[in-house]
Amino acid sequence: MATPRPPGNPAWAQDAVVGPARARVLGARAMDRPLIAVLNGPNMNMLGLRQPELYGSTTLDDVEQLCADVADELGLAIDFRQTNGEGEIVTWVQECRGRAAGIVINPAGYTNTSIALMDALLATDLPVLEVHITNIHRREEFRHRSFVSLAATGVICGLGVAGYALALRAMAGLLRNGDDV
Ligand code: DHK
Repeated sequence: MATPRPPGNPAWAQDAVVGPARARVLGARAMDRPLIAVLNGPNMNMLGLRQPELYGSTTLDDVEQLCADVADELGLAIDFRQTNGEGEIVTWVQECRGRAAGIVINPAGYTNTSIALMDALLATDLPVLEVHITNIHRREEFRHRSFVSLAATGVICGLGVAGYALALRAMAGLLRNGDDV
């Protein structure tokens, strides 16, 4: 049975050891790899417990492990985080400047409400890939409009947690080739 993951508030990258995958990903070899921030918004710590008929039974720790494995394969490092706070995710996005090479973000409920998050993403000047586990366009109308999409290079939704892995692969392509993934 999945247990909810406590919302995280780690310090950036090497300072922190949070989540099962971080120690390995941020090991010695990771230091010279491009760092991708993988940020998750509110209630994503409940993955595996919340509405499994929609979001599945995979936990956020499982998603972190998936991202760590794919990042390793791609020669990327990740800093994987989740928060229930709007200000905190805005601050994390601001802190990506000069630290991260790109951002993969599942903004969850802030997708449709947070102009502050959109503004922060626009200010980073980094490639941003927006991920949703579910197809937000097949759900309630209020989920269709994403402020984050206005700041995103690309959007992946409706493909389950595999969307995170796909986003990391696309990010590797963007970093390698510019616009062409
Ligand atoms: C997750 C949430 O928490 C919702 O607020 C979004 C998104 C959809 C997801 O599919 O990952 O509407």
